Amino acid sequence: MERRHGLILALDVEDGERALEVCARVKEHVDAVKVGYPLVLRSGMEVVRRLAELMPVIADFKVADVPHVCAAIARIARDAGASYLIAHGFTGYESVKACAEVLPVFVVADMSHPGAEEFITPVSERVARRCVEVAAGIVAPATRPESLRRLRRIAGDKPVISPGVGAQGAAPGSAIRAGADYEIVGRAIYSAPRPEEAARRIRSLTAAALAERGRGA
Ligand code: BMP
Repeated sequence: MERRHGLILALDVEDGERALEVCARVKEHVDAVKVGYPLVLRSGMEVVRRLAELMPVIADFKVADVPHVCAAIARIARDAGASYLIAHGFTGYESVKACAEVLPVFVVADMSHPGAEEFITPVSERVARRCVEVAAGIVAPATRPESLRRLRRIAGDKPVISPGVGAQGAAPGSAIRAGADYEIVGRAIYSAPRPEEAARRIRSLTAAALAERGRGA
């Protein structure tokens, strides 16, 4: 996925036509679209194929299962046109590897919501270290910059994608400043009265943060 702005749209709307409309309106401001259960469980996998005609699709199925089921889910995502898959890392190396043999996988190491503190944050570094070898990249929370920085180091030169920007409280640009390569933004874009304006504004902040980093700031 070519990085132009450092911004990924999380398209958690449920209606397929609305999803396509939002995606078409924000297309020039985002590098990829992340699609998850709200959209595909309501509207079916065909929408993935149509979105993939507009831009790279990351299938966020947070795969967390035994390896042969992981592989089956990855094949379904791949056959629908997704370019990447998101899988949980806590299920272990073999499960992530089963996904990665089918599609490049971003591995969830830590999460952005307050409840992540209960179980996943304490093991996030172990999860990332164990899975990084087979991962295409790591998912790390914009709402926990310290965790994000640690996971960035573990990811090495692999991309870190970071949710939690906008509606969950992290400021646009902040995750990139903490070491992420892309910020993932959902409601702050698709719930805005004019999604293309919101995307343009957020993209100017992510792109500025990338440019600062490029200058060694
Ligand atoms: P929003 O910007 O509307 O808060 O959406 C965030 C998106 O990132 C959602 O699609 C959610 O599933 C995803 N996400 C997250 O919020 N935190 C994580 O730790 C991992 C995620 O994939």
